[in-house]
Amino acid sequence: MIAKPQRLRPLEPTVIAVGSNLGDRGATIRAALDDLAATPGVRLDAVSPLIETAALRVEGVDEDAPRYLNGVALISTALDPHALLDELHRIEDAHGRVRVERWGDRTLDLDIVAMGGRHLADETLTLPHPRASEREFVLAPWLAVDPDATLPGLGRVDALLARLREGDAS
Ligand code: A4P
Ligand code: MG
Repeated sequence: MIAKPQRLRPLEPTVIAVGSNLGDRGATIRAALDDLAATPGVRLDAVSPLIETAALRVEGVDEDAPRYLNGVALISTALDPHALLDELHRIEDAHGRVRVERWGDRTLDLDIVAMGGRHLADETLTLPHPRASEREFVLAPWLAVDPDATLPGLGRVDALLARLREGDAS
């Protein structure tokens, strides 16, 4: 019998935000990106420079908390959004992520910022990431690897970042 040809899902350009503020932050992020690149259905296209940022807590910026390294990875993936989220959680867990408090300290955080032009909101996943447009530590590294980046529904990342910085200055 001749096997039916498999219909391959097209690769979808996807933006992943990476953060760490506990342990050897740079080593953890590098290892996590290696894990991401080795995940079936994922191709790693680009990695931004990492920037150091003050921890943002639910109550506001905490200058006394361990500082973050933040960056962005551009991938192309054949996985559907929830399958990709499962893989990100698997990688977070493999690098000692524990979930104690919201926006608490963490060895590794991997968030999906945007997946193509998708808009999605259910109990486990919101796309684009609902807080990405408010976060310089997401927008600045993203812009560094993609000067023409746009956040679906919200516009160009360079304009969003400029607006955010104007707001900070006023
Ligand atoms: N979830 C929903 N949408 C998404 C998405 N697009 N990507 C759900 C990833 N996850 C998404 O996340 C909680 C749940 O969000 C997940 O189980 C998933 O089903 P979490 O990683 O367990 O917890 P969290 O990160 O504390 O929650 P949250 O609200 O997603 O945090 P944020 O908004 O991502 O903020 N300060 C600095 N300087 N740098 C940082 O990177 N990050 C945070 C986390 C806070 N402060 C920070 C930083
Ligand atoms: Mg997260």
